[in-house]
Order: sequence, then structure tokens, then C-alpha cells
Amino acid sequence: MTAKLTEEEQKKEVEEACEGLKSVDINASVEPPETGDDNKVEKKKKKRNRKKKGGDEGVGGDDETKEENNGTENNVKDDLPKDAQEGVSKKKNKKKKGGGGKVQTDPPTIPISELFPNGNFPEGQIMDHHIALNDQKAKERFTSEEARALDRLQLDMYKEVRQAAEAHRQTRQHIQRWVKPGMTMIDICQELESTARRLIGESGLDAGLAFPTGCSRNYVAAHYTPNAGDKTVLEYDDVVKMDFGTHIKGRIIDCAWTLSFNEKYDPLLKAVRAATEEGIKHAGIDSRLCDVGAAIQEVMESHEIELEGKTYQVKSIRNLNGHSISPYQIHSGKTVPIIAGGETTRMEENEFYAIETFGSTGRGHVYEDMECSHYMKNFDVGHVPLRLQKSKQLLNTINKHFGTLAFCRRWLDRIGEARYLMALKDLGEKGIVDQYPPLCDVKGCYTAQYEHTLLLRPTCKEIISRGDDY
Ligand SMILES: [Co+2]
Repeated sequence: MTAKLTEEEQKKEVEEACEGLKSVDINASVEPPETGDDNKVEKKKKKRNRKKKGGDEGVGGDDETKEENNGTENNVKDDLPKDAQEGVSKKKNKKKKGGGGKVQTDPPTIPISELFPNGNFPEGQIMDHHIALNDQKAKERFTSEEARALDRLQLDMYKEVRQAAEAHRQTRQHIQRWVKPGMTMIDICQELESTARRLIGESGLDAGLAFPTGCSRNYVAAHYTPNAGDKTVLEYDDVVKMDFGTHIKGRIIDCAWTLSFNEKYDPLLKAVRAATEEGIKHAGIDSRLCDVGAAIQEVMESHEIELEGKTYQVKSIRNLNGHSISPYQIHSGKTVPIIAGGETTRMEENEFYAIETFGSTGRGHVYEDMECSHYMKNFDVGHVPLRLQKSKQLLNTINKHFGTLAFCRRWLDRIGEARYLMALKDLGEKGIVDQYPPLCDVKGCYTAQYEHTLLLRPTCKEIISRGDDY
């Protein structure tokens, strides 16, 4: 999930979008679904898998690319064809036992807590904080005994968010194997959400989905999920941003990938994936947000894609960004730009960040359009007395089921709410519940997204949501 546009931004975007609309011609031909699986995958040559334990970093060229394996599947990494990945994940499932835990089924049905009964959920990818090579002081700080002690104190919290991450990984990898063109977006969301609910062990506000399943297609970059009655079908030529969240006790994993079947979009996906990796690399305690944004844009915009004979430079979508995350608060104050010129504010120890980047073949900015599906209580609004009975009742329901986490209309439907649109509007006008309509670039263009959640631990950064898929 990404940030809401401010009113000013929104106005500007609409004006700009209207003034300079260039129609982009595309042929959305639909191809038979059976060809949908054989995605070509580029080989990464520079992959190195140096195993490393503990926080004692050696000296050397690019410290940040070092990674520690979490003992499960991260050594397989991302450069296998889809079919091969399937084989890998089946093998992986067999060895994925945590102290006598159960073995996952295919499709996955067993809660992560039962796979790892000792609570030792897989650690994410471990990287060094981004520091200048000659900054010996910073290096010592991250390896000090004090830093290690602080790190150990937070193990219980690490376990919660790692459990959420494992539920995310297993859910998304199931969806990646299962999803096919021709399915409706509602079917896809229901499969994803019911799987995630089981794996996370949904339980009130203590464990569950952190926000609705974004499945924004093509020129829609974010915040689309179908409402009831939406008949939209996934097409072979679609480029879909699959963005969903899990949480344990409010510790949120916000993580997204781009789903496509037609190989012609691979250069776009590759650009955005590389840009997100660049953002991850530049994140760290004391990193300036503006430097992360500049590095992301540099990588993103060094890529091109040719579609129907026309070459596009991939653009960073300039009014979308990553963000810091706090308990039960998906966007907690700091934004991580994906273009140069951002704020000089620095990242700090113990912060969680969603590093997400969006690339586009369109104008490279988005505006709000189409029917709204995503909503969320304003985190900072306290108790507000309400007169309308229906608004009161709806707010009680929201408080009970979602608290300050984002939700969608389908989720109100499934807990038995009906005829709530007026009340939702009322809560919106009173500033209690904010709307998050779909965010769109120009019609006809294509947008892609990759996103990971990371934690700036005292000793290292942990890419908690990392998997062997991305
Ligand atoms: Co996000």
C-alpha cells in the first residue's frame, strides 16, 4: 500500500493530466490462457551467496550485498524459471520444519504457527546498513556489544513480524503458482485472502490482514481492489500490482510484486525490481530519504521498454513513495521518495520501512480516479461523538474489526454490513475515515511495482519479506 495524495497534489495532478493527455494506443489482445505460465526470466550473473552469521562484518568492496541465509529458501533466489520455482517450493515445503512442526500442504492450509511451533520463524535477508566504506565509526557502532544487546531485547517483536512475513511469502507463492488469465479479480482476491487468513491464524486485531489486496491493473498503479459485483477478469496482457499485507499484533508486512503473463513487459518489471533493490540497498540507519529516492530514480530511469514498436523510458511515478511503518499504522510519518529532490530527513534505528517503487510507461504521476474500495481510519483522530445511528454503528464495526488498519468494501460485506455507503461518506466528511481511491497514470500506459518491508535493526537491516520469488 502507498500513501494518499494530498489535496494539493491531487488538484495539480488532475490539472496536469487534463492539459497534456496524449493518447497512448495499445492493443489489448487476449491470448489463450494456456500460454500464460512460461515467463522468461533473466539470469542475474553477479549473484553471490556469501553466507554470513552474526553482525561482525568484514571489510570489503560492497558490504551491503552480503546476505545471511535464513536456513530455508533464500539461497535459491530469484533467477529460476517459474516452473523450476514450483519444484523448489515443493522441496522447500518438506524441509520447512521448525522444531517438530507440521509440514505445509499444497495449496497451503496450515497456519505458520503450527509449522514453527518453537516460534523460530525464518529470519529475513540480512544486509549491512548503508554506510560509506571509510566510515569506521558507523561500522563500530553497528557491531558494538551495546547494539547487539539492544538487538536481542527485541527478539519477540522480530518473531512477530517474521511470522507475518512467512504467511505473506507462502500466500503469495501459492497465488503465483495458481493464478491464470480468465479468473475474475474477485476470485483471485478471495483465494489470496482466504489463504492468508488461514496462514496468519486470523484472530481479531491480534493477527490478520493488514490492508486490502491491491490488484491494480495496467495504468492503475495502486489502491484498486474489486468491490462486490465487479466483473473484471484478469487478461493475458494485464500487468497487475499484487499488493497485500499481513500482521501479527500490528507488526505489518507490506509487500508487493507485479504479475504479468506476457513476456513483452519483462523490461518494465525488471526496471522496477532493480529500482526497489536499489532503494533497499541505500536504506539504513542515518541514510537520508532524499539519497534513497535519487538512487531509485537513477536506476529506474536507466531502463527502457519497447512495446508495439515504440520505445519508452521507464519513469519513476513521482507522487508515489515508500513509507515508514509503525504498529497498526501503515504510513507513519516518513515517506521514501522514488525520485531525486526529496527531504533530507534520515532513517533511524528500529524503524520499519516499506521500500516500494513504481515504474511507468506513461506520464510518471498518478491521480485519483474510479470507484473507491480502500478506506482507513485516520490514525490521529480520537473519539468523535456521532449523531447518525448508522454512522455510529458502522464506526463501532470498523473499530472492532479493523481498528486503524485499512479495509475495503468487500470486507465490510463479509462481516455482514449492508447499505453502509452513506455512513461511510459521513465518516469521511467528519475526517474519521479517509478514502483511498485508485491511483492512476494515463489510460493505456503500464505501471509496475515491487515492494519489501525492512527493519533497521541496531546491528543490521533485515529485509523481512524477502523470498526466493523476489
Ligand atoms: Co506500501
